[in-house]
Amino acid sequence: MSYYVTTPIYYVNAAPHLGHAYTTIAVDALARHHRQRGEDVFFLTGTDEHGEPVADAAHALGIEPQELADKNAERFKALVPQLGAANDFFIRTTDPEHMAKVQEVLTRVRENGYVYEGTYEGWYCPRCADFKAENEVDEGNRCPIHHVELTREQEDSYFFKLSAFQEPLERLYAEREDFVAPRTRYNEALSFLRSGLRDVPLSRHKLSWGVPVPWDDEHVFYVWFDALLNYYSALSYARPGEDLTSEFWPASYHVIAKDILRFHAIYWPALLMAADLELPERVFVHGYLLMDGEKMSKSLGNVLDPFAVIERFGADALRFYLLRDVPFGQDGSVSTAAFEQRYASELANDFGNLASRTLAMVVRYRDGVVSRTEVDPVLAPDFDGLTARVEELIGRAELTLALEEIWERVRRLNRYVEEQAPWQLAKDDSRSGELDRVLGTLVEGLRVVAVLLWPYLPASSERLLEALGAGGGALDLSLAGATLGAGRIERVEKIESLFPKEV
Ligand code: ME8
Repeated sequence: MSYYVTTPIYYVNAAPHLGHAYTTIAVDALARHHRQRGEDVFFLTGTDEHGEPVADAAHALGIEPQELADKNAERFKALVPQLGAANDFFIRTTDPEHMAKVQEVLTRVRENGYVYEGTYEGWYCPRCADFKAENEVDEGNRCPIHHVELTREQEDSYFFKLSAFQEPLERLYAEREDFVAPRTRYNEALSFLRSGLRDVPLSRHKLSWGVPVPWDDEHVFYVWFDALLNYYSALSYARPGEDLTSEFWPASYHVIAKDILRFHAIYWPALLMAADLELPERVFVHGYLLMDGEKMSKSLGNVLDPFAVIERFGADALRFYLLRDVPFGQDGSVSTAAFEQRYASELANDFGNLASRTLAMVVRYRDGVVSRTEVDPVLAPDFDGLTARVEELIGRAELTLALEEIWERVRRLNRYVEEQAPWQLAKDDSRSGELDRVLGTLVEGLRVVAVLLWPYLPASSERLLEALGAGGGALDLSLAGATLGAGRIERVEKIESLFPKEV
């Protein structure tokens, strides 16, 4: 089984912000979960370096686009491990291998009869790098997303015959209702489709910062066609000397936010059909992180710095907060207050405390040794079917719902501690067997939740699993072993607070 999952490639016109971190974290959680299933996973992220957004930003700084791209690509690249994310490749659209692939594929699209020469006239947003239809223009001829004034363009272009894919795309949407999720986004894409597709520019004449059109050196490809093809080109050169295309294409999941829905849900499948390539399995569209009710973006300037959050609270805390507090697939406000609340009540209290107090009790009462006992049957119904349910949810990219399922068990284990009061049992020698069973059950419950939480809290889960497997190294992370009672923990050791209250 192979699983190929991607983030959008981010524009290098400015530094990364929390919105970018969000998608990368979510995709990392999906990738980790599928690794736990034993699948062959490929996780791609990277940077989108051509086009007007980057050229304009560079010129405003008085530097060349390549210089700006080099500088900011490094920052996006550095962000990935800082988020606790483990990608398999980082693509830059200025990679010569990518550029050659773009030329190859788009030449095939032309040979297949889907490219013609014409003149584009209409509105254009240099921030979106997007052509706007009349009904998408805000008052004062402004961009509805960036609020900047749109430019009126008249330009010779090569056009992509998007309109030729009206029927094939309608068929796709009829046959594959899960092609785009959540449902609201599927409906939005479908209604765009039903409003009738118009041909779109495939090249820019005015711009020189891009992939040259091989059959006309006065043009470069329109940045969106160059960018979308990253998902395909990356596989051909990600591993030197190997071509991973046959192993991983088509992609299992493209994860994006709703700002770039039309490109992924309409242009992208049309382009792939035009190039005789297979379509991705699914596109998942998450919502916007909102601060003060507006989408956070570089151009609006109200940016929350993920580096600062991570430095103080750690990457796991940021990952948890974003995937827990903002229902994945919907918009959600983020704030320092809400973050601190989740951190204190759920990470420090519910989970961190459960872990440190359980381990401390096993060390205090049993010298760290866990007796072989049956798991307390009182907990069995609460854990029955849990792993299958989590697999089903994350299989549909329902990261927030899956996390809630797991968290209910964290809470259940906390209630179990209170109900059983092991500190009372420890005072009474005649109840020693009971104490063994309670401690063994808690340790086993902790193991199961730690394995299930690994996609969300990789560093903390690993630390906990190491403490649970004291002496023998970290415990197995696979989902196959994530059932209550399947573990064979013999010894544990104490653990420093996973999420200290004072940071
Ligand atoms: O659009 N909330 O790049 P980009 C949630 N290069 N997610 C957010 C966000 C927010 N406030 N802000 C950004 C581009 N994102 C193109 C993509 S793909 C072939 C080319 C995330 O730098 C989200 O994933 O503007 C969104 O789709 C992406 O960053 C846009 O990044």
